[in-house]
Amino acid sequence: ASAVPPQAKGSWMSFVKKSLASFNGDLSSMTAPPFILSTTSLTEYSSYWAEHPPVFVAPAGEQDAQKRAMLVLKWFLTTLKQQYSSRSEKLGSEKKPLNPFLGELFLGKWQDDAGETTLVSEQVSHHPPVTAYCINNNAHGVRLQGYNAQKASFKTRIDVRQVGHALLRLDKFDEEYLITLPSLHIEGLLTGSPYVELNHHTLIQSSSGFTAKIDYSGKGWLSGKKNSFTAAIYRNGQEKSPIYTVDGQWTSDFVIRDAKSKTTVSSWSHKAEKTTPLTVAPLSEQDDLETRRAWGKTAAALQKGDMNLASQEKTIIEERQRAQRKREAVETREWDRIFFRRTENYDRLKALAMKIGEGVEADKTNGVWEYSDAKAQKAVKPYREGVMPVGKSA
Ligand code: 0T9
Repeated sequence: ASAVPPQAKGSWMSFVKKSLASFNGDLSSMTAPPFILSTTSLTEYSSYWAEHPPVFVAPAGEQDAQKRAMLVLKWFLTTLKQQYSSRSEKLGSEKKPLNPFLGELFLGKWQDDAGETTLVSEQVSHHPPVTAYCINNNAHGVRLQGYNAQKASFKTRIDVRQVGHALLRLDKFDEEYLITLPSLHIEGLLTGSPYVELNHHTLIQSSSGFTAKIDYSGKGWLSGKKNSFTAAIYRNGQEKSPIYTVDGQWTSDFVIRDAKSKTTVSSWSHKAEKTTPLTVAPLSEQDDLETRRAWGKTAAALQKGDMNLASQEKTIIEERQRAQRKREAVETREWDRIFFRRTENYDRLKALAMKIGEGVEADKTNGVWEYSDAKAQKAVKPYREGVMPVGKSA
């Protein structure tokens, strides 16, 4: 089914052609037709990492390092459906997100069997656009932090490479997992119902020496089913002797097996599992930097289909940003990020990346971004006690 209203078929094709001809690598600057615009900002996408908190914290309860690596892979695989297909499923097609402004925040928490899991997402760069996040469960000592940008090309289709990474930390075992982000492309552009397909693979490298590799195969060449993948866990450098193997579809079910005996060690079915809804403060209690409050009027106008009003509201936000940038230029300072800071201290990260032949492309993300507990401590008053994690590090 096409997301394009019948009367907009012609304008959709001219949009596709125009975007193709004039594409400058920046997806956010593309002017898309109204029906493809989302009322959700990219800062909200960080929540996709933990919509099943009990699965997110499960590795912290496992004593065996090899099984922990398996549970980390399992959690990662469960996030893919939210990350890459939830807009299509809920809204009928992929939608163009609101382009976050510098300093934009999305704060919330999940409350369930895993206890309290908190989310902080912050737009830490505007040129290029970079979103950083920290998801924390103090009771289980589990923290995920990361940041990401996108580099896009538009030839016959939209191809998106993600720059950045995610880093999962298990306090109890002083263990870290570096997660690379898959590149993707947009299918269905010509028919007017864009959706995401993942390319190539994702790697997860643990400090304990395990590597997980997930191969995405689209319409699986074996099963013929869409969103198929296979995955394996092996000791770093020993891809030929896997310990676990996984196969299935990241939008529905998968099975994790012991590679030797082929017995099932774990499995997942999205149909059988509910996500835990994220709780966000009521608009009246939110700060002006929080995404739903900041974009509230724009979103309402988009919802009503009042494009003039939507663009007026957007202009107000952009003007405010320009004025703020001017003030900073006069005072020769940079916008002070609320929860994150640039770090030069990322040897551990680099070491993990090197094990899987990856680098840390600091120049493409306006720096390497790190969650700062000290900054969060200071933000506690204005940003509501208890919403953001405050730990021991600086
Ligand atoms: C980080 C994720 C990312 C963000 C989105 C490419 C994309 C913006 C970035 C990479 C999340 O953890 C995972 C999922 C989906 C990615 C989005 C899919 C998409 O199409 C958008 C871009 C900006 C567009 O909206 C292009 C317009 C398109 C809908 C057709 C015209």
